[in-house]
Amino acid sequence: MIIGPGKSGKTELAAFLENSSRQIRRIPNMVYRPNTLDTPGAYLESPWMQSHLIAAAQDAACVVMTADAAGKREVYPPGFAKAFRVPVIGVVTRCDLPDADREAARRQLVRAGVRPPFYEISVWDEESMKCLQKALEPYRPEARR
Ligand SMILES: Nc1nc2c(ncn2[C@@H]2O[C@H](COP(=O)(O)OP(=O)(O)OP(=O)(O)O)[C@@H](O)[C@H]2O)c(=O)[nH]1
Ligand SMILES: [Mg+2]
Repeated sequence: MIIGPGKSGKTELAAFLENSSRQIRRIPNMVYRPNTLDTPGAYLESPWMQSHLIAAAQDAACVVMTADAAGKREVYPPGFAKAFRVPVIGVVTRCDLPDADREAARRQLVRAGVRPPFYEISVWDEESMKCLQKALEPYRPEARR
C-alpha cells in the first residue's frame, strides 16, 4: 500500500511495481492492483480520511510512505507511521527534479515516525527503482504464499 502527499509520485511508483506502461489512470480513489494498493494524496491530506488509510492497510503486507523531495508541503501528522501494524518503508520520491531537497524529505519521514533506511528514487533512474523493488520483493503477494 502506497501513501503520501498529493503529486508525490505514488501512482508513478505503483505503475512501475506493476510493470505496466506508465499510462495508469490518475483517479481520486484507492486502486487495488495485483501488487499494489495506490491511494490518493487527498486521503492523507484530510484528517477525516486518514482513518480509511489505516483501515485499508490491514489488507496490506507493508506500507510505503512517500515524501516528495521536490515538494515542501508537510502533510504527515507526527508519528503517523506508528498507526500501522505492518512494516513501513520510507521512500523519497522525485529526486531528479532541480529543486529536490532529499534531506528535507528524509526529515519529514523521520517526523512521521518512519525508521531508516529510506529509499531515494526517481522514475528516470532505473537503478534507484530496482533497488526499491528489491526491498519490496518479500512483500509481493506471490512471495508470501
Ligand atoms: N521528474 C519526475 N517526475 C515524477 C516522478 N515521479 C512522478 N513524477 C511526476 O509527478 C507528478 C505526480 O505524480 P503522481 O504519480 O501522479 O503522484 P501521486 O502521488 O499519485 O499524486 P495523487 O494521486 O494526486 O496523490 C506526475 O506528473 C508524474 O509524472 C519522478 O521520479 N521524477
Ligand atoms: Mg496518484
